[in-house]
Amino acid sequence: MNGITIALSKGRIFEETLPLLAAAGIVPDENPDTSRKLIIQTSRPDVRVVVVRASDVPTYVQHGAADLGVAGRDVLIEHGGAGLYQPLDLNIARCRMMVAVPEGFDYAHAVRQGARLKVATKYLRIAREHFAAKGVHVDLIKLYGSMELAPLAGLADAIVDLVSTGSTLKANRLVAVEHVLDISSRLIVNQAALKLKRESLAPILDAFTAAVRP
Ligand code: PRT
Ligand code: MG
Repeated sequence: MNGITIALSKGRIFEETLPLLAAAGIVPDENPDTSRKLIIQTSRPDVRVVVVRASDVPTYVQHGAADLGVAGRDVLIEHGGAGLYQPLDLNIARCRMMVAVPEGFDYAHAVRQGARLKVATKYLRIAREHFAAKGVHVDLIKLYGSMELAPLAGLADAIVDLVSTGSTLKANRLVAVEHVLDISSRLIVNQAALKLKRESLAPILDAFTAAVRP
């Protein structure tokens, strides 16, 4: 493919990437939140957007099915980053990775006692490294969504999940007890494309760099 393909997920990443794309003179013809199209043309005939699941963005870029993509630090850590160049923190879709437990659960006590904690999460690698670094023994339970339910239903003692406003935790009577990581989204580039398409990619990278807000 001669043009440039950009992999984005719909929702917050698409929305928050729009101003950066605009800075590079790229305006998508449609919004994936209202359109069912998975390939979206743009104001530039040489640039198209493919709409994929957030956790699939690194895979498309790694294999060169997309030249560029935007993915959360959470997604990139879980993916591992093979084949990806990560030149730029876009400082968008910001949130925090947290450990949360039901209101009233004495987390500090459980950890002090050396109890084996059951932790449900979508983010196995991040959770494993976090608890290993603290020397806390955990049994990790992999989930694909709705982590908040796990402690309420008796599946786990704690969860590791993303928090932005905190309203999801609050609505489910959970409290954040530990900060794991600050999260934002990054521009990712296929390593081969960066060499082979340098002339067309460089101006986009420069425009993104200039448009990133601190
Ligand atoms: O939904 P899908 O399974 O396709 O993928 P996804 O959930 O990973 O995609 P999406 O679009 O929801 O998230 C894309 C990226 O946005 C993530 O990889 C994060 O880097 C980033 N991001 C920023 C967030 C949030 N903020 C966020 N609040 N991702 C998810 N959430 C969820 C969180 O998991 C929890 O369920 O929102 C809920 C908490 O929000 P508050 O505001 O109630 O605290
Ligand atoms: Mg989601």
